[in-house]
Amino acid sequence: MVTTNPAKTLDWSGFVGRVRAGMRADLLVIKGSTLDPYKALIQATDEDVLLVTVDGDALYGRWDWLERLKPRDWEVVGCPGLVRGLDVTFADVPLGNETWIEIVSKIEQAMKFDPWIGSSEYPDLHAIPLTPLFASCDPEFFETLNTSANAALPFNIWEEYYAGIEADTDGDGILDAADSDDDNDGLGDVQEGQLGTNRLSPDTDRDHAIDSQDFYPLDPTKWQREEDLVPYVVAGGVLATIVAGGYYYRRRRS
Ligand SMILES: [Ca+2]
Ligand SMILES: [Ca+2]
Ligand SMILES: [Ca+2]
Ligand SMILES: [Ca+2]
Repeated sequence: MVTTNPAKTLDWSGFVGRVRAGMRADLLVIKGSTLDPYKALIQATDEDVLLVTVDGDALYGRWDWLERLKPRDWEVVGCPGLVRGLDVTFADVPLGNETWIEIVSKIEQAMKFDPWIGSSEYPDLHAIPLTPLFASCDPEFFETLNTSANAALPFNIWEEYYAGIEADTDGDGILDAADSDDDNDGLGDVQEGQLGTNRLSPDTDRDHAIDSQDFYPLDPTKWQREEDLVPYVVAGGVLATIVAGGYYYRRRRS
């Protein structure tokens, strides 16, 4: 509804603007009432965005939804009170295997002030920190909005929309205060405390295996046990032997 008219304006109605078979499926799923989708969209904060698909490909949203749509082909992003899944990898483009964490690391390196130039020579120059991905974890964003003469807003956006938000880290509708598994990874908060894993991240060691399925949740180099891999190979060998034996038996009888 919100996008139908803009699609008509741009003469893109044949591709986007409606949820219909044959369209590009560029979808945004946000929390809110269906009675007033315009208001829900305009007032949506980071916490309200539950899913983003581009041409039918789920690229961002609740991590448990991404895991169901594209197992292990996503990574954790978030900030205090918020965790989501993100997929920026795309095998068909150059450097398409770079993950979000690798991209951020490179940008941070590039934005560091080169100490070789010498800070004494340019005392007013400072490294520029990278702006957080989420506005709700970016105090400077709100500071700029509230103090900038150009913005000149008649109200305080932080106070109006963000200040009262209670954390629901995994976005499942159960506030952290009442949720026994804050990140929805199948390990309870108490259990995660005992294991040493992060109760606010479904993939503590960032190896793309969620904590409850990772036999080594604190070791990013592995997630499966050796003994779990071996039976699969043996079973395959046994199966191949049975198939080959059956084939030989039938050949002998015919
Ligand atoms: Ca929750
Ligand atoms: Ca958990
Ligand atoms: Ca966890
Ligand atoms: Ca691991």
